[in-house]
Amino acid sequence: MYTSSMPHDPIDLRSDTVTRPSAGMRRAIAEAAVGDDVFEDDPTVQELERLAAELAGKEAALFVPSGTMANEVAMLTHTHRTDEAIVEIDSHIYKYEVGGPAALSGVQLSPLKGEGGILRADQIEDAIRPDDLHQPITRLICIENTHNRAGGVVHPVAGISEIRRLADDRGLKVHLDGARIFNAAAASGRDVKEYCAPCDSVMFCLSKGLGAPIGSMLLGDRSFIRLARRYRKLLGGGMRQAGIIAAAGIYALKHNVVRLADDHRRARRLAEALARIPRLSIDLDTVETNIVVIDVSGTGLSADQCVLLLEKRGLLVVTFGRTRIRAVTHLDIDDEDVDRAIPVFEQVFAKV
Ligand code: TLP
Repeated sequence: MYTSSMPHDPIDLRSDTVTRPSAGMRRAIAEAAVGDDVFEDDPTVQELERLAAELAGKEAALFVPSGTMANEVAMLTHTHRTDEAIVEIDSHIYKYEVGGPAALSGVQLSPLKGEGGILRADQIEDAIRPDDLHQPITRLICIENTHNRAGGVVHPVAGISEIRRLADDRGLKVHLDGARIFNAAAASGRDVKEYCAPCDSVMFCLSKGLGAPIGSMLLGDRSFIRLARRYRKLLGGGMRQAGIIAAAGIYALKHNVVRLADDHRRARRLAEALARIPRLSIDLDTVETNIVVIDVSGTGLSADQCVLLLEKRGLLVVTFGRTRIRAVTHLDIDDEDVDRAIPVFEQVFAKV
């Protein structure tokens, strides 16, 4: 955690969640019309839900405090206790949601290893349970796009469409953890709607590359969202004058989507420079969006040690396993920050 004892003005590449609201966003927050959203009469939340549904090409949307809550609400809404959901083994739902599907939905996860995070329809098919009273019922397939731990790679539309066909054949639902789905769209030049169309439900985050302080959207058809609203309430996510934060979300969707390409360009430049440092190893093929995963096993140091060495020089990254660290570009990182970051890596890793 960044607190003190560090140079002023650190270069913060820990996550795209660290952005602070811009002056324009803060103005939108200050001027937001509000109501009580549990009574469904906050006009700004309603405007955000309409806008998100329109952008994703879904019937309805629900404003939720976090991506984690949106995924867990989706799980609660799609499944019953004793069901099983198929996930990728490095996915956020499996790795970083505190075991939520087991604790909240009573659902067992079936984790499959994707190729670079990408699940194929045929491997999913192999994991679908037979109709046997001893076994859980496979109900849901979850995909993550972009895939965070795989380095922000894009799951191509064609592969998702194959998963959709399989789900239709076998009567399954598909949920998309699209925390960074706008990054996928920016990288491929496709419309976000194309990634969302094959999925029954979608969540995306406003608080990552889009630069809002709080909030995620859950999307689906009207009946899905009606039930999801109840589960959001169950989890304590019914918010009152939430227009205050929804205004930031609207601002983010209107102003901060097009610029994601800048984050991708900067991540690429950083990755190419770091790949030239002899003791670091980077799979440049995975650097499609704003995430750079750096393998530090060649340094002889643990990921924790590398993070500390960089931190001492005012550069913040996170560990991504024992031998990997992650750097993420975002709204508050400009070309100059990348110019400053590269020599810090060079100096730190030239010495070890
Ligand atoms: N990811 C965070 C950490 O939790 C790892 C980050 O810094 O990348 N899905 C995906 C793919 C995510 O990367 C995240 C957050 C979430 C869901 C959860 O979103 P929040 O943090 O809003 O609960």
